[in-house]
Amino acid sequence: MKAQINDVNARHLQTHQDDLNYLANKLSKRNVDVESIVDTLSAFQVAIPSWALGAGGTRFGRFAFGGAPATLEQKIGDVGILHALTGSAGAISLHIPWDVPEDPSAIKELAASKGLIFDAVNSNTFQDQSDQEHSYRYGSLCHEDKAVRQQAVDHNIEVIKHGVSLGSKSITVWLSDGSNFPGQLNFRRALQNTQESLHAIYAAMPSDWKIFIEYKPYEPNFYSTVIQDWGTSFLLANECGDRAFTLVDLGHHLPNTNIEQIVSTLMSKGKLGGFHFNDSKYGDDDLTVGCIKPYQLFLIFNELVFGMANNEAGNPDLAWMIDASHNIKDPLEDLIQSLEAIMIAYAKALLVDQDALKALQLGHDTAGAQQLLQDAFRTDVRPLVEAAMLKSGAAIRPLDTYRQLDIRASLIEERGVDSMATGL
Ligand SMILES: [Mn+2]
Repeated sequence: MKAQINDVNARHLQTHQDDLNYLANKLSKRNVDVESIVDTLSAFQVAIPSWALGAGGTRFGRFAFGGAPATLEQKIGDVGILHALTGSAGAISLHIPWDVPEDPSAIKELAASKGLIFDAVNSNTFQDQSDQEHSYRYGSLCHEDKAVRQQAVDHNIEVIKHGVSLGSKSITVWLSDGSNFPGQLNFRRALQNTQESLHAIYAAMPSDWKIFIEYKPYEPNFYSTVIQDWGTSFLLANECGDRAFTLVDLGHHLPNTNIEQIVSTLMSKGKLGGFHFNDSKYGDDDLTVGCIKPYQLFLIFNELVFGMANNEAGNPDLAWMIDASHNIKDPLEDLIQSLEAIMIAYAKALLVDQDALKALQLGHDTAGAQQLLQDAFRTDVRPLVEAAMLKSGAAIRPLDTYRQLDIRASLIEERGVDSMATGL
């Protein structure tokens, strides 16, 4: 595949070099270190979740696109393709029980052969599995019945064991626990039970593991969610201990929430552990990253870059993951577009002169500060992203290359039109 990618790259190389020279020349006049930005981008890796490689369904249906990966091995194959094309998808995030590794050492070896590692593992107590004793209909970690809570805790401990066998170092917990109607649930008991359950999971983790606690204001419950916002997640993480962190999923906010400010607050306390990328128009739409609100994504990255450079609180390296759903587009094309959007937003944030911004803030130059941010946002940084991908041995134009190589057609030929991936 590398040789094929190089062939397509050769066609784009001259245009790329011209574009990069033009941009580098402009940026060097602003004292921007272009080479260091390309290095930073090239090293940046985002995990692909094992459930994002098939056609996403809604409660109204699902439309197959052919050649979907039916096994964990095939899913690793798909992430390998993404990584070869973009150089930035070097990790997989597994969802248990959708993707249980039967032979962990073989799976680990297969992933390593494609340059992939296993990032955070994800538990699932939002669905009932056919072999489980108690139902999660009325909650899991928050449930009134201790036996149900214990079953959910045990499942999370099982997920950690699978993660250990693959070299993962963290678990992400997202709960759908909540209520649909006022009066259904006692808020205080639900929170207390959740705290105790999370503590039991925390206590079962190996000492070099981290737990990420995700929040979401609504859906699938529409009246209350036990971990509804970053504040509740932060409180629970603090009560668990030093290796518990909040995870921000872009789609898990009410409309117009200032997510960049949440990022700043959490990083200032060293409590931002993970980040799920997607985009939305109305709710948890799980659309392609950057397709609706690219300026918001840039402002978030601006805070991430600032937070990583000013890390007095010792915030850990973040676990980055794309958490999107692909109802219409070929998932691999959609993921390529998301990866590019993430790199573009990151590159733009790296252009921001933080010292100059601080001086403008201290001088109360509001227009100047806005101008400085917008200058970075309005810069076409695509040649920098291309250079980073080229540096990683990947494609200058990943989407175009994916199409040129007719990859979907070969996947359909290999796996058939009707193959189905596990997941939502
Ligand atoms: Mn998520």
